[in-house]
Amino acid sequence: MAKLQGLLFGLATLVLVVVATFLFTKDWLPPLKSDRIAIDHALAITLVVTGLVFIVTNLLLAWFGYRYQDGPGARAAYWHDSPRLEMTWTLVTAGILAIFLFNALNLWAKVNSRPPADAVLIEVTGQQFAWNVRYPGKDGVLGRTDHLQASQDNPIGLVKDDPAAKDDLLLLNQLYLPKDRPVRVQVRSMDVIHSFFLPNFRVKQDAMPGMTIDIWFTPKETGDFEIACAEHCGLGHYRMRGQVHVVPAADLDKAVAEAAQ
Ligand SMILES: [Cu+2]
Repeated sequence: MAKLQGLLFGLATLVLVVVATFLFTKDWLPPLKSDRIAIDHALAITLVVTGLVFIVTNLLLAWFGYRYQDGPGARAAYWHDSPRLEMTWTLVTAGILAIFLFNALNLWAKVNSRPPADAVLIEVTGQQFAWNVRYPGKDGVLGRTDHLQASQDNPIGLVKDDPAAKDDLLLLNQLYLPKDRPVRVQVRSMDVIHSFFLPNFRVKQDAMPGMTIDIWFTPKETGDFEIACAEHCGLGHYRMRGQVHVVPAADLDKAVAEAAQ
């Protein structure tokens, strides 16, 4: 009976791993629509390496359970630490993690690099429970805002006397992006911490009250996608959703102007 247990454990591990790998990797990430493919690569490599370690560890556990089980005449062996073995697995693990770390730092530096000068400027301001999207209009300059002037009709506190604010275009929960052009999004918050999350674009940036955080990326395909809030920001967090519409770059101004009416 005990031999059977070891075998069953090994078998269960294999079946679980195969089923879980299939379910987990089938559509574990929504289709990529931006230039941030390096993030997908980093996730895939991490999954493969940690997955292999997981499988090998479980199979070894099953094997030991099977091979060294209790039975007539079986005697337990007692032995103490093995410095060489412990040193080996510690250093090998540390080495692998260090490679991951340097890759991740490199990737992070790229993701957070300065936006290109020709990037399309957009401001996104989180608010309980909506995303306020603002385009600078013809002058290319976002008008000033003042949180003390914020109201029901003026959710981000746009300073209406500022000449640069006159042609600013405001949208609610609708974000229009140009295909194949870098976009620079200034992420802000009016109240609590939100997180500006575009799953298809591998973009996730916390929106911090009192800060303006610059992010940039390049949309690669036209279509409609989701904006979510990835920070539990209050009772209405679940309905803090919006849509991204990626349009041909030449149509962007027209699409924004139409949506703003
Ligand atoms: Cu939120």
